[in-house]
Amino acid sequence: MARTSATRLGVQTLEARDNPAGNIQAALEGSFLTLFGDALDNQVRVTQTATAINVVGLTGTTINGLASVSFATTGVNAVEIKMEAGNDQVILNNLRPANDLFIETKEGNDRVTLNGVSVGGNLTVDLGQGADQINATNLTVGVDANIKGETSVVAVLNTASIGQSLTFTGSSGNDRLTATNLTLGGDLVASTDLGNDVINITGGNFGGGASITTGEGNDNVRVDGVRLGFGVAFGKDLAIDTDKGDDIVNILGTDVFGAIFVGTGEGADRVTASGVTSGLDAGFETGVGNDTVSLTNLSAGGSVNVNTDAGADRVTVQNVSAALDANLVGGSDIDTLTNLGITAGNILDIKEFEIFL
Ligand SMILES: [Ca+2]
Ligand SMILES: [Ca+2]
Repeated sequence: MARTSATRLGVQTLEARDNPAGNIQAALEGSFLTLFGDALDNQVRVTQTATAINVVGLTGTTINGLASVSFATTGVNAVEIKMEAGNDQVILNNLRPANDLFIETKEGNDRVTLNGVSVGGNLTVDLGQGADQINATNLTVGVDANIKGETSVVAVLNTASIGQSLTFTGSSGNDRLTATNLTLGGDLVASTDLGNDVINITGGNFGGGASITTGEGNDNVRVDGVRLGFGVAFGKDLAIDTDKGDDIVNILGTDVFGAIFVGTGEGADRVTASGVTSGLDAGFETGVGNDTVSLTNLSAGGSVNVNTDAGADRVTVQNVSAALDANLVGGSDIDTLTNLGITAGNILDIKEFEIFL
């Protein structure tokens, strides 16, 4: 094999760039607003007032080659924002499209901030690859909201009202959904795949149910102060599946119209349910590993089922009632049951525990 001569790399002088933060093409055609960024780090703030939409470039980003652009309008029908690659930042203040709002940020570590945004139709936020984040405060969506990323996504929703369902889709990185005061007409569907993921729902009313699937990794799921499944249509159940890893699940002060199912897979898991009602069954399966299950002030319209599988597990029950059966199964190895009170309308079956406190 012939030896190739080393290539001498010349040092080139970087050309001065007018727009290191790129340019965004903004247009309002009829009542359709579009913002198209480029491959650079685009940063933009859009503010809707009673008579205009103001589009301001931040930190050097230009809008149609200018520092800012203003469209005189009393409203928009739909908005499409595509920022392409780069570490982009999109801030939307009081934007109120009558129909859909679509945001796509692709590669790069992107930030999307929604302040007082009200979407008549569907909200889609597709953050693409990168360590992305969306923060929304006082968000209103008429139909569905769909937030997704392809590497890791952090979503912080502070007071959000969504007409139908919220879908949060993470990926192999560490994803986080923190929602405070979340009102849904339909379901919450959160799936975060691999990684150490956090789902934290504090205060809410879901007309539908919730499906939370966090994949392998050490995950932390907390559902606190939520009324769930009491709407007319949609799902009625709360289902949490954290798969392998050392997972923590807390269900606190929550009422579920349908059933509750928690499965934490392999790993040393900790599951707590306190101040919880289930209209149907309440089931907790913690898989192989040394797990801890604590059920306090829990009532189920159906059966209560606990199975901690292999491992030295610890189960505590206090003021737990099942309208039908109650089944507590410790699985193999030396398991400990602290029984401070559990009742069943039909059969109470406790087995495979070796230590009773
Ligand atoms: Ca860009
Ligand atoms: Ca991205």
